[in-house]
Amino acid sequence: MTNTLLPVSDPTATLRTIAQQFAHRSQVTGIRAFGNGNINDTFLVDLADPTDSCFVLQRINTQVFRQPHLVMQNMRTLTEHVHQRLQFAPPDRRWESPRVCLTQHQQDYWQDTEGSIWRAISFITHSESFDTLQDIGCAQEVGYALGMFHHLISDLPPAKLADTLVGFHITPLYLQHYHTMLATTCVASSPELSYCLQFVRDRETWASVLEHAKAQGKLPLRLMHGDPKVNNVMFDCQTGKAVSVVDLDTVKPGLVHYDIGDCLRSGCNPAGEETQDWQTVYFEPDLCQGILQGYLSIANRFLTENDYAYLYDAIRLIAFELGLRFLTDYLAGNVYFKVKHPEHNLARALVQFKLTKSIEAQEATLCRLIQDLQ
Ligand code: GN1
Ligand code: MG
Repeated sequence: MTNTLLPVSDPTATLRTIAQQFAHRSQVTGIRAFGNGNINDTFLVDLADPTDSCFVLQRINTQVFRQPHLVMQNMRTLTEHVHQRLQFAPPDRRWESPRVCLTQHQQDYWQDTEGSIWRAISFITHSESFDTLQDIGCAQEVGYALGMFHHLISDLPPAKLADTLVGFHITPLYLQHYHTMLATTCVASSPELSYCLQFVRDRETWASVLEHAKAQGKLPLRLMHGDPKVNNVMFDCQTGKAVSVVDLDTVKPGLVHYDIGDCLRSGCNPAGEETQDWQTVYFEPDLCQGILQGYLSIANRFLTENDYAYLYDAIRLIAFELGLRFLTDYLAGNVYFKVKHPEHNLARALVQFKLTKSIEAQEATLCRLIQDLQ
């Protein structure tokens, strides 16, 4: 089955009924598709009462998140922890964490008659997000946001959160799955596909770099966001400052390096990950410097020398890994990421591989930049 947005017979009425479960006494006045997530179906819900802020309603993709109750449990543990910290030690600037909205029966998700799982999260008021970064100032803000996020969860023991997505960001496991798909697939050959296959072949031995470091005890298991791409950072509409990191589905034990890599691979690609023009994709070092400056202004409190030593590999690896994940899904028949057309995942893989190549071509510059920031 291809992963596309599921149609509902009467979207407005059905969604309104679902949204009302989380709206309590407030009247739902509007629902619209929201954002461009690749996994869950997401809507923004407006309420009649202006004192109630709108909320984000999502149908959790249970093909990906097989234990949605654990995802919600993690989200509650994390947001409650962060709210407490913000209450007792408020930062000197606006910073917020989303809240899990409960149903009328105090549940953190709701199952409809078709078995779909829905949940609601508060929307950060007067905020907006961007798919690409406009300038270095925004890049610094994105870095600051990730640093703040890591800082606020740094005293929550990783064991308090469940592993809701086993294998997530474990590159050698993605490689294994890729080989299984490659052996069984029947997609048509094309110059683009051949390019991708060779691209992966040339990097297979290096792809375990972070997992090796983890196994050797060089990189500690910490809590991570899992998906801190730039459009998951919310900016205050007025001040232009970052005020929150959202999309907390993948928060779980892992390496902060996965987050740093993911943030940089999305933030330093001015063309954006959905560009049709993959040949023009490149990794922008000035944006990288901005993000790292912002991030390290906070994270330098907890990063070790080894952490710094693997930053370059993290940047290169997560771009490569996402390309590999898109490519594998293309071979598998588009079962994981939502697609708009059959070649969509192949096109996305080409973008990430071109980005990886640009990162590799700038290795010396990036390593120097990291060293100068240490
Ligand atoms: C998916 O659905 P979304 O856009 O929040 C994916 C991330 C990828 C991202 C690429 C659970 O996130 O890992 O980096 O697409 N999430 C999951 O855009 O696989
Ligand atoms: Mg996500």
